[in-house]
Amino acid sequence: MPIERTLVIVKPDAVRRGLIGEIIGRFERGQFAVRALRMVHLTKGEAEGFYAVHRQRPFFESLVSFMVSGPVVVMVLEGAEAIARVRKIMGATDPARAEPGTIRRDLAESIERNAVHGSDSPEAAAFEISYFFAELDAFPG
Ligand code: FUP
Repeated sequence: MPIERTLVIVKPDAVRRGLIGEIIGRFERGQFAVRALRMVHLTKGEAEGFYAVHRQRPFFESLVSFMVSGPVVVMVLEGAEAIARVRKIMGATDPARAEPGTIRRDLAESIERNAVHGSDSPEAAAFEISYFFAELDAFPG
């Protein structure tokens, strides 16, 4: 199984509710290594740039407002098949449709306030990691 890196964000709803440790713990128990991590309060421009692929979608403005409503925690996770496995641990976008035991089913409030982000493809992971972490290879494995 290929070792991959993916970008995860603990979103403002989860930070506000004191769920940073709970969420990181679920990934660590899922055999992921945290390779880089920091807290950041995104500007509107930064949130728009991050979600640029969604800019034509009806929920875009609301999503951006939510993402700048408080600090987030951004991190790079590394592990076997990280992109797909992180998304399995997160659960479906809409918490009501997510499998029991997933982060979104257990902890998220709504399809917008859904607690966590994970890259959805190798291309997205490369873009998203470089969006927040300039020199990832400086972090030893
Ligand atoms: P996901 O990959 O599961 O995070 O979901 P998407 O890439 O489809 O959507 C990105 C974010 O847009 C979601 F996390 C929340 C938001 N969104 C909405 O607010 N409403 C929707 O109907 C769909 C997505």
